[in-house]
Formats: sequence, C-alpha cells, structure tokens
Amino acid sequence: MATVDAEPYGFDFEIPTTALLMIDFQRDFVYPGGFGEALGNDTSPLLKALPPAERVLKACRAAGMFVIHTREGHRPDLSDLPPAKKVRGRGKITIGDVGPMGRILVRGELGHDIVEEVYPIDGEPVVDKPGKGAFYATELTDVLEKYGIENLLVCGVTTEVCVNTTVREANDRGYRCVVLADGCASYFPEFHEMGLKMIKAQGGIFGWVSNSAAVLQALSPEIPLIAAAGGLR
Ligand code: TIU
Repeated sequence: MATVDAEPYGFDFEIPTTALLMIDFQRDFVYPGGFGEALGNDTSPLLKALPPAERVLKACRAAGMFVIHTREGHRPDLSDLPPAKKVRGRGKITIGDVGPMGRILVRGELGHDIVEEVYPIDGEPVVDKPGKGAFYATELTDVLEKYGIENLLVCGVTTEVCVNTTVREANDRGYRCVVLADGCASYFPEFHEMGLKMIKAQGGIFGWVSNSAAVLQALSPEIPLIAAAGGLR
C-alpha cells in the first residue's frame, strides 16, 4: 500500500489496482491551429502541464502501473458528432473542417493524436471518446474491469472540461480518483483552480487533488518530498 500526499487527505492505493489516466493530451488542444484555438482560446497555458505529466507517466511506467490514454474526437464521417456539438462556438472552422493539423478533432488526423512528450507505448490502451467524459460511448468501463482497476491517477486537459467530466463519471461508478494539479491545465487559470477545488471540497466529494511530486514520492519514497513547497495546487 502506498499513500500520496493529497487533499482533503492522503490517497491510499496499490499499484496492481491503480491506473494512470492521461486525458486528451492531443495537438488539437495544446497547440495553435486545432480545436482549442478554433474555440477562441490561447492554447499556451496547456503546455505547462506537459512536463509534470511526462514525469508522472515515466514514473508510473517504471513502477509497473497500468496506463490508459484518452482522445476526444470523431469518426471521419462525423456520424458520432451531434449537430449541437458541431455548431457550438460558432467558430470560422468547427469540428470536421480542415485546419493546419488536418481535420479538426477527427480520428486519424495529426491534430487529433497525442503529443510526443506523453505518447502511448505498446500495451497502453488509447480510448477514443466522442464526448467530454471518458465513459460515455467508450470501452473504458470494460478496460478497467478487465484489469481490476479501482483507483485512477488523473492527468490531462482541460481541468474543468474533460478532466472534471471524467472524474465525476468515474466517481459515480465507484472509482477513487486523485487529480494531479500540475499535470492538468485549462485555458482559464481561474477555472483550473476552481475545477480542482470542486473535486476536493466537501470531504472529497468527487475525489482527491495532489501533484506530480507527491506521486513521484509515493512511487519512490527515497525521493525527498518537495510537494509541500508549492502546496497542493
Ligand atoms: N474546450 C475545452 O476546454 N476542452 C475540451 O473541449 N475538451 C477537453 O477538455 N478535452
């Protein structure tokens, strides 16, 4: 049993029943020219989640933890794209249109794929999802059940959209989630902050919040605990 320093209190887990869930680290969100920018956002704030998420990914792999990646996107024929989602944002280009990284948020396109820093390796399932939550219309439940997963360490973008939606869905299904604050990011710093607060409030109503240093510490206790230096936000 390992414990991650977390809020509202320590998060206990065992590696065989825990997975690292890496949510939507796709070019379409973190680089200019993709879906995030088409919605009117400056994508640069998302880049700061990549180094902590990469460190956690490598540490979890080294510890033998199961890793799952997700990608938000749609079939090339857009048959899984609700018309209401297609028009949302009223951008000049919307989902399915051609941008500098290929068709926006369409599976198989450059922009839809995961950035190199945290790219999946063999044996790590990639769950393609048409919605914000990773459980809706996906095989994620089957994957978690097959591997006996009970706990999720969560990194991803964006904090208040796909991360929060997925954590809420997971919590309702009985999974214990700890969200790593510096392994997540939002286009809006205040939404990042509040998105995390909403998870850990009320005794951890949706789950726990921690950070990359605390996870590294829990996985390799000989590393000095530096989590406290910047708090848990
Ligand atoms: N727009 C926004 O903040 N996020 C998304 O549309 N999807 C994810 O969070 N992945």
